[in-house]
Amino acid sequence: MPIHRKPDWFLPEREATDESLYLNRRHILAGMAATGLLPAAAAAGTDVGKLTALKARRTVSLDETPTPLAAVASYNNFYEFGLDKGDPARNAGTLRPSPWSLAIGGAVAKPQTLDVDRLITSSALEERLYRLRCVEGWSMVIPWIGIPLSTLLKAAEPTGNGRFVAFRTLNDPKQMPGLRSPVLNWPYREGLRIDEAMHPLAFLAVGLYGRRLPNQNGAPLRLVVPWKYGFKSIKSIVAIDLVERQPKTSWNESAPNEYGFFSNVNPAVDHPRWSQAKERRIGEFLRRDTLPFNGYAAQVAGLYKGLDLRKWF
Ligand SMILES: Nc1nc2c(c(=O)[nH]1)N[C@H]1C(S)=C(S)[C@@H](COP(=O)(O)O)O[C@H]1N2
Ligand SMILES: [Mo]
Repeated sequence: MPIHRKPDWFLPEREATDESLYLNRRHILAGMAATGLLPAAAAAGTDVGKLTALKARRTVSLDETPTPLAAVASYNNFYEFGLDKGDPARNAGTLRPSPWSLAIGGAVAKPQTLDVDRLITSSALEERLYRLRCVEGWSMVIPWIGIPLSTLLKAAEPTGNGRFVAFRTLNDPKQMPGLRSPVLNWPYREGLRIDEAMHPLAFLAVGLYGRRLPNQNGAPLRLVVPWKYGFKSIKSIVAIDLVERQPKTSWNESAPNEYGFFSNVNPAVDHPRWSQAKERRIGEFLRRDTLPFNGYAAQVAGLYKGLDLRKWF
């Protein structure tokens, strides 16, 4: 038996993911939709039954109720498939997540080209219940399956010159019709500082709810940085590069006054067009207070010591 040091942000492990428990929430979801508590897109639901099952070697839990799968898979932001929250579920059928190649390069001693199907079957997958908080004010709690980002980066042997990590999404208009509209500077790009990327909470998800990622959630591989706004969670990644300078990101390029590089979830600092103090957990009626660093301050606040978070928003 491998010995795991339990991370301090989690409650004790659960034995396994009780999928029926999640799926049984469907009737609750239907009820919520009927009373108008769920957006219409989520009420339509998505057939995720055909996705390949994934088994995690261990599950680490959090004292939160997961957002129902039907909502997780039908209320998305994925502009390559349209701007509406329901568009990705409707349109992402054209994405072909297998076979898929991921390139890891830049300031590394061992650049890699990985076959993502092989990566998924050969990795010790973990399940982590993480919150995802979006800048527009909605949030979800999702049982992600994947591997720590640091595992993948270390395998490429960073040289030490890469102070930042740059991520890039697929750029194929045949698979992603939204690329034909110039709503963002394509391909979708994101970035992290190296210490953020190496933090044990930074996660590369290949699945959720005990199965491979639905296309609309960023199949076959997407980033989850739970203490940051959702837009850092770049989907359908094809390239990860260690770089010397802070990389450009799609959202920062399109609206630099609204989206800084750091994307800290900061309830004390308003977005230029709205307050960020509250959020609506999808499926809930009353809004909750947004927590600093999305509730992960004890683990990550130290990364930003001495940084003026009003300036570096
Ligand atoms: N490639 C790509 N990744 C993306 C986006 C996008 O438009 N394109 N949207 C981001 C935003 S704004 C959010 S809030 C999250 C939402 O993830 P989810 O749809 O799985 O909930 O994905 C992020 N990743
Ligand atoms: Mo977002």
